Amino acid sequence: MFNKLVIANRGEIALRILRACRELGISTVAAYSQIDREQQHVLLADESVCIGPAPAAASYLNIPAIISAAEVTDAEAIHPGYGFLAENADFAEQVSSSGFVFIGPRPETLRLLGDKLAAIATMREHGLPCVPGPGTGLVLEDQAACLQAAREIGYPVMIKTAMGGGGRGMRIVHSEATLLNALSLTYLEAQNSFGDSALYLEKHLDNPRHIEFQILADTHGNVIHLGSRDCSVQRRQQKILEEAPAINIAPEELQRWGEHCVRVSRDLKLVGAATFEFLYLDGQFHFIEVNPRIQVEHPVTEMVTGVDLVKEQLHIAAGEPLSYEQAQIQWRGHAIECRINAEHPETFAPSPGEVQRFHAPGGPGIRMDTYLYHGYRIPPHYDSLIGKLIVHAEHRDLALARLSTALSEIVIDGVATNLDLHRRLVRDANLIDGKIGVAFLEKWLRPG
Ligand code: MV4
Repeated sequence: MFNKLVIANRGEIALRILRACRELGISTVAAYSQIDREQQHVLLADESVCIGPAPAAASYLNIPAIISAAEVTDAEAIHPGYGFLAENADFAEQVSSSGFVFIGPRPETLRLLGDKLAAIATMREHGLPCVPGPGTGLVLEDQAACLQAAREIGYPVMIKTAMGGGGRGMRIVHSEATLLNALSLTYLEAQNSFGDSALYLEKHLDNPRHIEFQILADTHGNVIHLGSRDCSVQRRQQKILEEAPAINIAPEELQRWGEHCVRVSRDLKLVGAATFEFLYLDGQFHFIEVNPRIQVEHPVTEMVTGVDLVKEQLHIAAGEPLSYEQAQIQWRGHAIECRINAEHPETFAPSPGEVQRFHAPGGPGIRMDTYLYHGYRIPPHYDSLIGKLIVHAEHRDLALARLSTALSEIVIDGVATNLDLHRRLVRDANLIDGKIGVAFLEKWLRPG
């Protein structure tokens, strides 16, 4: 195992990585931005290195500064967490060519999966069903071919950007009259926001569920899955509530899809933690993308399997075999995670500021992953996620009851949060019955 590791991230995931390192006896280096020196993981880390000013482009995305932090502290590995550089193939490559271990997949894997169109083509070859569509890029100059492709799919169609991912730059088109205009707009947006304008078309699925499978793969060819999560409750591509396992789908079926993802991962020689995302509608699974990183919602899987996913990432990166074989993975009960954001409850605008009072909930089956403490100042430069409340219980009903109790205990004063939204959500009859899809939250918010 490594002696020393650089944490190249911030917030709750940085603290989560620090805790995993402590358990494994790994010394930690917090690579932090100027505004983040008071963060809990920076205060707790064995060493810390300031990597630049608050704006992420100057610090958490600053590749030379992060690699220098590893050099000056004589660390052996760099954990990118999620977001920032976690899926950046160039970063992964530079980390290894500088003599450090990147906690994540091989750069080739990041390159392949970063191109959603290439990923879909690969998954099709490996027998995963995708959303109906040609699965090839569009040539915008050939307007007749674009119109023909959409006609063959049948409206409504969805325009997606190959390099966007995570829903960035998507557009629904309801009829032929607006297709070409929508294509031009999406093309320009993609060119401006990620410098790549490759587009493709899919059938638009009406309010599917978002179901994903957690995979772990080591460098010895061992690959296991840790079951499903349902992340349908979201707004504007921001997940709000996630649970494991996915409900109202036969466990044997979930098991089969998990095994399918394992086979594909083995074929692709995937290494590390990865999530296979699917849209689920009318009993059908449609592959959409693979996220080759630890995800925000990983704790719900940890709660139902008892596996520490971040520790497994570290074992894998150190060249050690996974701690578990597939047959040793057992699922117990149900887990739900609420993402707690510092944001205005009506406008959803970020609400930075000083935390005046903070009380965490407790009791059996309650876990709170947060870096908040009394007096901490939430800076305005980063996303608004300030913590995650995770509950685990024998059954979903009990998990919801525990969630409700825990939510009633939490106090966060000084900044606006979405806690009241969560308190109302857990009482919603449709959510309780699992009658949810990716459009659920936006619809739910509109009347209220
Ligand atoms: C879709 C879709 C409906 N039809 N594709 C959004 C995130 C990106 N990973 C894929 N996304 C979607 N793709 C087709 N053909 C609906 C969504 C979608 C969504 C997916 C997962 C989780 C939340 C979502 C919220 C809105 C739309």
